[in-house]
Amino acid sequence: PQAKYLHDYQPPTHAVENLSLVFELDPQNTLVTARFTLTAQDGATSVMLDGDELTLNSVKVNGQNHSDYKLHDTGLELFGLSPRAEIEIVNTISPGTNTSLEGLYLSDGAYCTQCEAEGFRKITYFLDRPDVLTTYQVKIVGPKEMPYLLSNGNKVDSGELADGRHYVCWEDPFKKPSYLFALVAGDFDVLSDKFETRSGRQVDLQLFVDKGNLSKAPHAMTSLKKAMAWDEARFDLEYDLDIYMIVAVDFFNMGAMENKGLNVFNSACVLANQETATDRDFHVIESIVGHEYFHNWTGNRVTCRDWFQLSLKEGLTVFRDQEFSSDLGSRALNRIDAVNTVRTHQFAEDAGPMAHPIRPQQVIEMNNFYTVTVYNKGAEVIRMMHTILGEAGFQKGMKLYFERHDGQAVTCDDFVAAMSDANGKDLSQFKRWYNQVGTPKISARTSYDAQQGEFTLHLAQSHADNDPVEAPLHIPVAIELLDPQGQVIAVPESIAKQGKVIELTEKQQSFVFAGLKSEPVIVLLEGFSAPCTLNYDYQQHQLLHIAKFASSDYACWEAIQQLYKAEIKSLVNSERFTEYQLPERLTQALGMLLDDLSGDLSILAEQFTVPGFDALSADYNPVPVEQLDQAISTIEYQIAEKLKPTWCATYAQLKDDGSLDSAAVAIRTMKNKCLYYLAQVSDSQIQGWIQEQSESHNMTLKLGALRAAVNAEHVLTQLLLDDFDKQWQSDLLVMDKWFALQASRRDDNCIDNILSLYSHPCFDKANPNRVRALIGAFTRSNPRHFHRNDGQGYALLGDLIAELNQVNPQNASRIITPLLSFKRFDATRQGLMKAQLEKLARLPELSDDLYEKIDKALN
Ligand code: BAL
Ligand code: ZN
Repeated sequence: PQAKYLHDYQPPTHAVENLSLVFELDPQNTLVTARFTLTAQDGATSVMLDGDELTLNSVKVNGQNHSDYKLHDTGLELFGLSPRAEIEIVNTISPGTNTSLEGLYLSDGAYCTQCEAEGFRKITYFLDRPDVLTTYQVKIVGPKEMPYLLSNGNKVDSGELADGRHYVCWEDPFKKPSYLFALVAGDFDVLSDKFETRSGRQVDLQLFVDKGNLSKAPHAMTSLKKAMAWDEARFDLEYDLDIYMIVAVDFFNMGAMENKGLNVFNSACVLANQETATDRDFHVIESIVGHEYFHNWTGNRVTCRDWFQLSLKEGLTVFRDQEFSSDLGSRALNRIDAVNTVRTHQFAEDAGPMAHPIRPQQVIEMNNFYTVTVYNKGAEVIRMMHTILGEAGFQKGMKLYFERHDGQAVTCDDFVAAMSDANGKDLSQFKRWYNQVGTPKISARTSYDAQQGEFTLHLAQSHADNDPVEAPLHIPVAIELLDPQGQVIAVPESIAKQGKVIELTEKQQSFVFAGLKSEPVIVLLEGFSAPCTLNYDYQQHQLLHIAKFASSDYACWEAIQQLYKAEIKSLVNSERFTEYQLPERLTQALGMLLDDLSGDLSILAEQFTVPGFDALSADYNPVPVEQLDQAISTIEYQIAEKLKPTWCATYAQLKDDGSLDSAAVAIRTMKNKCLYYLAQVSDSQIQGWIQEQSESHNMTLKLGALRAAVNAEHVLTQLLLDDFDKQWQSDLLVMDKWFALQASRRDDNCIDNILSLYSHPCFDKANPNRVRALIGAFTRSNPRHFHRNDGQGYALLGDLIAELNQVNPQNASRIITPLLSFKRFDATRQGLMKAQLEKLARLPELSDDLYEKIDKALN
């Protein structure tokens, strides 16, 4: 396979006008007729149209049969074209056998499409690239058993055909690239609603779900209306069509897809009621529905010039969905969530063989670059601009961006230029973030001159070893100074913007805070103001001071995380697991926190969440697998044991009203946290609580009880899991929670158990949700067994990837990630992981997706 390079970008040879598509649906033989006008941009007389797994039936140019063409593996090359040529191409495809879930495929009997990034070429021959924009007219002919025949834009015609089939025609007035095309055909239940935009446009909202699932659709609909209103209020952006449709399908590689006017969603990201979905699911659905809606402007109205610019739309839209969630809910909680994702997953990607800048420079398979780096670090880069420019400045930049680029396909440089020009702020140094690879480090040192009353902060930045960017980055470092009484000390504007944000632009810089009566405690990188690691020699008493007095919940949480981290580190070093006792000062501080239930209980629960294996392993090379796993368990056990009476008292007093209000959600979160710890120090009363809560009709509580039992290897575990299995086999999305629980079991039988679950009636390797639930959960949440030093965990994953290589290359490539970082483990594990990669490398028809990752890892 050949890599493509950003520096090789060439504009398209032709512009396309007026694409008309006719689909005559059939599972094995769908006939696609495409008509469009090609206009040569540079006198070209030939064109290379992308095509993949298509059967060509006929080609006409300017109304005449055309035989001057060549079929390649990757497409159709037409020769002898006039400067302006009317093209008609007829081809056939087989949606029923398309298991890649890319292009047009059947999902449980309904036709649907996924075209981003390069799936349109699996539908017809076309210039399948994001900088070729045109209008679409689509006619869908299908059987009457499929009453809904949907595509982008507005419905303009429909009717019956003599052969018993029917048809619907759609027109999308907005020019779009092929990746935003969508078609859906099937029979659904429909939830309908309306939204009136600020300027008075009446928009029909329609949510299509599998028959029988209507009661699980209202939350997604409410989320959509909230998103539409929020984008008007915060970003001054209104919806632009008369209809907005969302279809939920069961077989989908991603979470959802922002096709113009017709979003296609993974049903897991739509369907929810409190009996089947957790509070977390409700939150995720709201955020994803928002994300796809926000793409209508950031992605669809202004799109990417080429796929290297993916972060232009994804980083920005993740930033927007994070802000949506923060404005509607708790800013601190959403920040904690986002930071955990970056630290746990993005930092790991940065440290592994697939490390890439948020704007990659080279790509073999684009599907491999829908990554935490492009999305989440991309969002952090947007957030840093927001921090530097402030909300008003950022919105000025957005306004200019749309004024300049509405209807265009542009680059990340165009975005930064709009931000810079709208604010008169030079962001040329800031742009280095777009080429930078790996996680930058900030080292901080402080000194205090008691006589002068001066506190000096020395900051230094350094790059990861694999980073080609040598010059310093422009880094906003947010700070807070606390005096010994815990009061916030004002910082002059000359040092930090809004008394808070230092702009670090040199490799080393020092900042002097004068006029202090005593040495302050400094909060650094407050709110994770930049996606960097921080190296500062915090003492335990300083972290406890921050935890108690910092003005933001985020900073308190972060200080406690650092306290846990320090304990775990010393325990890993000493390996004195059996005699370990949580230090008295930390126990006291945690006890005081737990005694006070007057604040936000969701945040309190986060304070009692010990960092996980994946987040912590970044600090080690090689990763001390057993020690780290045992250290985390030991600390958790100590927190459970030392505070048992308080956990019991707290659990007993927490009652939620069963609603989805944030207060009720917070109570359930905290109840689950209590039970998580209590299950580790169970007695008959606690056993009763676990049993009782597991019978709840609220999925958050039910699952909380099961998780607590599974984690603690509680005697009730098997019984509870069996009951759950019996109760929920008819709901596969609920069974995914059960598969994930099974995957996280710690007992020695874990791997055999997972293998036997492959033949569970609800399991299906062709469904990405099932694979993610069982295998994704296993590799992410079960280091004890995934990293077993007999290699059985690695073999389990390797064997499944080999099976999925041909069935669904995207899914196979997604789950391989944990094997790629083999270099971070000891020699035995390295050998075992590498053996799996080498086995996969020898597969006779290795997909490009897997090839790219394995090649990078091994070479
Ligand atoms: N564009 C792919 C799905 C998403 O990020 O919304
Ligand atoms: Zn997106």
